[in-house]
Amino acid sequence: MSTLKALIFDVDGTLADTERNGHRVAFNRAFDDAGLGWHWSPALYGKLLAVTGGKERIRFYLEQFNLEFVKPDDFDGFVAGLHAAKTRFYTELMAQGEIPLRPGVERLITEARRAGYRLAISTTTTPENVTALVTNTLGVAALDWFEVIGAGDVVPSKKPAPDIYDYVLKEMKLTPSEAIAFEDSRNGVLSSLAANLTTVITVNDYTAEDDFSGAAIVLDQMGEPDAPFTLLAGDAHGQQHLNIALVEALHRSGNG
Ligand code: XBP
Ligand code: MG
Repeated sequence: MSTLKALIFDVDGTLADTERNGHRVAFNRAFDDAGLGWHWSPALYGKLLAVTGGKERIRFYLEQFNLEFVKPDDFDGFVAGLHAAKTRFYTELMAQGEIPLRPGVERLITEARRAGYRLAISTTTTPENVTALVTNTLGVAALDWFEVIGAGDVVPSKKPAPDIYDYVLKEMKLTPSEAIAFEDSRNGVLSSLAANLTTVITVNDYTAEDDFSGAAIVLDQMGEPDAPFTLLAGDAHGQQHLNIALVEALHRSGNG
């Protein structure tokens, strides 16, 4: 059995509930700014989350939900420009500090650092968005807590492909059995499991009905000592909030 050495965190939906009031709002601002007259409602956005990556999501929207739109000649450039504007609006929103970390995230990260675990991030979102979220919630120094920030287009295939987890593990010179992943969605768990990582799930409103087969545990949130999680699937090993003892127990069970 390998010793646990690192915790690898997904970002959107796992560290913070960024999709509905962050990414979605930023996409809509970019659409308004470009005078497109498109609007992604919370319900439509839930359907669009089937596809990871903002540029990929815009294309998916046009293919499935807005077939009347006449694509400009330089369609790739059009999507890239729209997405760059969306990233600017998103990082501005993060700077306003309106999206907090989810319950238990900062505590678990602090416990993990104290216990000497290595930390990393594995996400499909754009690197600037990770920087904005981390600096506006944990502070600018926290960027150095994460040894590797695997994000966006650094790999050719986004989640559910395993590529971003494979990339992070390779950068850290770790085998999958030496790390554990934290995810919130079906596409996320497909990616982490395909990279052979034991995976902890905390669901959110957009992912509560997802299929999390193969995850080590499914929780409604990480929770705090005075605000326990609800166990949705798996074995909580007698714990009521996601602490390092539970993370270690889940890793042992997953790698026994
Ligand atoms: C979530 C995503 C991202 C964001 C949008 O990724 O799918 O595409 O919704 O970000 P994860 P970009 O949960 O893996 O962090 O527009 O920058 O792609
Ligand atoms: Mg996610």
